[in-house]
Amino acid sequence: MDGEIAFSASMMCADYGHLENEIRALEEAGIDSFHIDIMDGQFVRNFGMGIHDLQYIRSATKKKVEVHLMINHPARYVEMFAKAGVDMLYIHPESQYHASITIEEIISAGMTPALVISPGLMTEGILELLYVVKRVLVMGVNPGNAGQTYLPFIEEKIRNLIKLRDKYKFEVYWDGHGSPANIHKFAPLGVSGFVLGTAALFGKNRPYGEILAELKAGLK
Ligand code: S6P
Ligand code: MG
Repeated sequence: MDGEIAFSASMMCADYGHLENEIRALEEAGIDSFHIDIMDGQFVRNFGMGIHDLQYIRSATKKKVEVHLMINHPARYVEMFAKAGVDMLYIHPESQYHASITIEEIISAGMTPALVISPGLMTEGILELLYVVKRVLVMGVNPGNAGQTYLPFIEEKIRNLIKLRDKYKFEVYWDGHGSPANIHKFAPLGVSGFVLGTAALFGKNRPYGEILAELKAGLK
């Protein structure tokens, strides 16, 4: 492992009835950032969080806010997310005809660009884009829902990407079924951050601080 592993909270899994409490509790527990999943019912068969959820969470924390766009043609909305104070904007490369242009627009708008690799996407098709993004988020499940079963065939994709990190200079993160077992297996291989949803963090009836401490202890 190259350094401390980062953890981001997948806010679509949070308790919406007590969103402010959730944010405070996650901050106190030592979460590194907040992950907002935005979906359009087209690119994926679900509607995730919306711009108002994002605006509220942005206003309620000084921690980094990252947005995972699961929408067609994300280029249309780059300015909107920059204005909302997003730190990092993730796009799926296949959601835009010219992902390279969109990445440049994300940089010009003052955000950090990142790519998401779905289980079915061939990494070979996006190799050159690795020169211009800071982070690649590999999905352990198909995009669209929390609480899904892990797809073990993505292990080969992760291992291949990790081999490319030195050449292209990017970090590998994980999203979807970031379970304690997956975290403890893949962090030592070179995955430097995990988005946490129902598999590790939410709905456990345990303090978030206890859960994060346990995850970190297992990585020592
Ligand atoms: C899925 C989304 C993710 C999930 C999160 C759920 O489309 O991008 O961010 O919300 O990963 O985690 P879990 O542990 O419930 O699979
Ligand atoms: Mg996500």
